[in-house]
Amino acid sequence: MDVIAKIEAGERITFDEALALYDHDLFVLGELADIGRKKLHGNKTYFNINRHINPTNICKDVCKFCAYSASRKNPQPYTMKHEEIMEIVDDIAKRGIKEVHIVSAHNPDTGLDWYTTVFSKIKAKYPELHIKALTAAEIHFLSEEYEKSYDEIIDIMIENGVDSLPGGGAEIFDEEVRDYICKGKVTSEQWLEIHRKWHERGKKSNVTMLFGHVEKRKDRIDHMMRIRDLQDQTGGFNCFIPLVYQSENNYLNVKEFITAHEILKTMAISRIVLDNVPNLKAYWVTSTVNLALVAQEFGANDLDGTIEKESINSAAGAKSAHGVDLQEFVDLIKDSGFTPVERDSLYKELKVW
Ligand code: V47
Repeated sequence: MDVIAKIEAGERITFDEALALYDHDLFVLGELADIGRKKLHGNKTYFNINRHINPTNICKDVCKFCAYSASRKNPQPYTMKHEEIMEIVDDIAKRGIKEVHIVSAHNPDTGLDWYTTVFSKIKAKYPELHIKALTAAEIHFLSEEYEKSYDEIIDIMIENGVDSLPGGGAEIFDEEVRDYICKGKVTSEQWLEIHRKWHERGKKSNVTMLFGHVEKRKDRIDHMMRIRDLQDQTGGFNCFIPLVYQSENNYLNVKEFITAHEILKTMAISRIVLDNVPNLKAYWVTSTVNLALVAQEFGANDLDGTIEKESINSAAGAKSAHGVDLQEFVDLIKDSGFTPVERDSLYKELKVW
């Protein structure tokens, strides 16, 4: 059976078949990706009303692609006090925001409690607010810095009220590329191990892939295959999020930019390969809103959310520092022929707009 017939029949494809998909016409890939999208989600496109908080940019690790860390080309270090974080949370809770996404750099000067007890303060005051917090890279950093096992850090997070894990820090799992772009931080195996442990506690997480820099197509497929393998075992990933590399203010000297064509092919192929991950997010922050809307035709069924404020990707050139207007976002989804559905953080439908 050829690969197209296999995909149409809902059969799983191999690494070689996935890699060879890049040689197909973009629109053929779009149609194939749409089979999986339609089967699971019909015409719905999910989003949530969320707010990102990035409490410190002081980092002991050095990732070449990062423009956010204060020790690099961004000369303005900051660390928020819990009171400042709570002021933001008070404000967003008042305005009905349902999810707070809290991720930081790896700051060795704050103490473990600074990282973890803010969650219990938020939960005590706003039990309904979903806390998506700490990437596997942060968990690994806290585990090394404070000599605790991953299990101990994860249990502390859960005791303090963290509801789900974001997908950050996955970057690219291929060890050679990973060593080149972010040597010294959580390894691929460790990243996957932390998510496995999280899933084993009955909790959900997301998984990202940073692409469009020095990686090759084969590295993207390898990344997807490692996710698919873990998902077969745990079923804990809610969503796959390909992050398009932003090139400003960092030390990864990439001269050639990935094309919209290659981004859409990668999105479509990820929908086909990741047959066991229900949601594919077109993260408008790194793809632009316009391309994220087009990606709905190439397998994507989730556009993240309104975000409000974002510091990590915007430091590297993304136009996300101030989020997007809710009504505008909804209208754009409708105008592109899809049904905007507001979801909660675990993909329960809240409102069809
Ligand atoms: O882990 C850093 C990436 C991630 C750059 O789980 C960059 O729902 C592009 O993980 N160009 C943080 N990307 C963001 C993230 C995320 C975002 C939205 C939703 C979720 C989720 C997770 O941003 C980092 C890193 O991979 N990043 N620098 C850059 N120059």
